[in-house]
Amino acid sequence: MKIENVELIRIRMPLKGAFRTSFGSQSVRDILLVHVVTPDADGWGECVSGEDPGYSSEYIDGSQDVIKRFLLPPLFAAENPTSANVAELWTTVRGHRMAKAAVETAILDAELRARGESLGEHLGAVRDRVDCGVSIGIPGSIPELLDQVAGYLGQGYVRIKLKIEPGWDVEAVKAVREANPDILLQVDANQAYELADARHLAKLDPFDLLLIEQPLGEERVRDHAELARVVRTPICLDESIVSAHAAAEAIAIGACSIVNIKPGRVGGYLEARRVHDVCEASGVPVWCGGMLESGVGRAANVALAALPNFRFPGDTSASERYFAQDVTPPFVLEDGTLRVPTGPGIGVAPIPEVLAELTTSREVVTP
Ligand code: OSB
Ligand code: MG
Repeated sequence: MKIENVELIRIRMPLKGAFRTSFGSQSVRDILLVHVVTPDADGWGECVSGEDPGYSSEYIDGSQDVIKRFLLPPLFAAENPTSANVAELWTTVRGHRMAKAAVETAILDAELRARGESLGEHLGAVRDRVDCGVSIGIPGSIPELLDQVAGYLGQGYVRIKLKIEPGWDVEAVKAVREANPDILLQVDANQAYELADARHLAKLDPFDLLLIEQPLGEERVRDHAELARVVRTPICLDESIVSAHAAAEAIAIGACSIVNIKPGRVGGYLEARRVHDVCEASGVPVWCGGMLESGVGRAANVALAALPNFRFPGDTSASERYFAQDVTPPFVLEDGTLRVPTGPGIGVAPIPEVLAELTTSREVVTP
């Protein structure tokens, strides 16, 4: 499909509250939207890299630079760039998966809009709603944490995820579990521990957690397999799983028994589906992670989460959990679920007036 131009739009979206993790705290999202214009339809993608390289090595200014200098020129030069062949056009660009995912998604969205097919249909969705959890950053105190948990449970969220780090782990989990004996509960360490902390992490075992997410470093895959022999709580990998190949290897050595899928982290929705398929073939359940996306990224995540091997609630919370004003029509929680969009492509688009209000910069890249 011929690409006429690509707009790189940065929007500023204040978060309702600060979101603190072991790698930093954020209270405003600085989001890059990729808007692809073709003769047949427009397409939208959201880049999920953070403002700083705290979650992974990618960061938003770097992503925008890579998109402009290395990802778009081969697309403009290609006879017929499509979502199915962009990966081949980018074989000489190592890494930068979040940048690639954003552009590939925008192209895929344009293709699907042009032929009137929804992303859910295209990916193989088997549900029209997905179960939603909420990810809670590290707060100032246990009472504050208990308040937040109670608030989200009151809204209907069906699973709670607590961010943990050394010094904020067993006591926090114990308090939440004692106050809520029956809820689905899990934790995410974002690489904050070492294998030497295995005995300490095993102290989480009595609290019946669904999983512990990425306790050790991104490259410590074998250490996760060692850890899995010491702790009873299932190990789930997030940062380490950068591709379907990485998923297959991690599973083969027993480093994880559950996988968090984030399309940005693995380079797009097509690779995300391959991760899903590899895990399914190995009997490993997956769930959909989140990167505090706007409605653009959320729409596509919700479609992905409707695939059959997504067996746990996702970090796919409603717009209102993050923002006073989303850039698309808001995603609203209904009985603990979000509805999978059914319109063509990702099924939503930025509301022009809201987009204009939130925009901090706009760059049009042409052939
Ligand atoms: O590790 O899952 C993570 C947010 C930003 C970066 C990394 C992570 C997260 C979350 C939030 O946990 C999930 C959400 O979007 O609600
Ligand atoms: Mg995580």
